[in-house]
Amino acid sequence: MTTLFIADLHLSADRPDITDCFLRFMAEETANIDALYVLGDLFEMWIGDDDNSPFHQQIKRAFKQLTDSGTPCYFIHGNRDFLVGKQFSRETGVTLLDEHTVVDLYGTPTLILHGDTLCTQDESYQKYRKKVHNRFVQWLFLRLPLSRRLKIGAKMRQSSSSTNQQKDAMIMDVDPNTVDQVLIEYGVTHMIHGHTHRPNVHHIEVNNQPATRTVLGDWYDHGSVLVVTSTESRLETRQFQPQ
Ligand code: OKV
Ligand code: MN
Repeated sequence: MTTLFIADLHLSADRPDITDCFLRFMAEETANIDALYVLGDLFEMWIGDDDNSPFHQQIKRAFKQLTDSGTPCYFIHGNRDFLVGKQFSRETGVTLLDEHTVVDLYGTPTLILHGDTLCTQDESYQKYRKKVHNRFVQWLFLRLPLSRRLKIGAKMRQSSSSTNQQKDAMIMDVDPNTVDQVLIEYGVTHMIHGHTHRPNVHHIEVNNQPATRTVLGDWYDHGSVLVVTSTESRLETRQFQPQ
């Protein structure tokens, strides 16, 4: 009885070390689990489900094998791969969930999310997010030829990396008031998210009740997996193989 959570792998063809660690994780650790949840930023970039490179095919095959074997797999969009869509879902058997979803983890209702919606102090990011999440804007973007979308994506990533270097570490973390509000809104005392790349289990108090906020780690220099069983919850790491 085990459920696994991962997030922020930021998979790309340029990082075979991460890809290898992920494919090894999928092959060796998912055989007898109840479910796998991917809480966003599985991919470093996603400009449409029609970008069917050999790299993407390899990743999709790993999910298809898992779901074909009868293991449910769920995905919540991250700020990088929010365009993962119905075609990806059909091709992989992965179920796309709403950005904020309450799941029952062995009797404990738990809110799962990517985590970018909690970073409300980063006003410029939230403004940008609202634009690129607009359905009409997305429809227009997806009508562009793949070659143009690749170029626009590269430009946007280039300008964002210089903006983020200037941002304060504080505003890039979650806003504690937003965390409380969201837990109250969903009527739960546990949440699991990624995005901030600050793996930890925070014990907090909301409405005089003990609550937890579990943050998954990124996969930049090692893997990060949350293992949840009926009796415990553990944040673990996975080493990359020497390349
Ligand atoms: C993902 C981020 C690039 C952050 C563009 C409409 C618009 C979608 C898009 C293009 C970029 C995702 C899809 C990428 C995340 C960046 C830069 C910063 C902070 C439009 C809908 F605007 F052109 F109309 N995009 N790509 N960033 O390259 O994967 O999260 S991306
Ligand atoms: Mn993120």
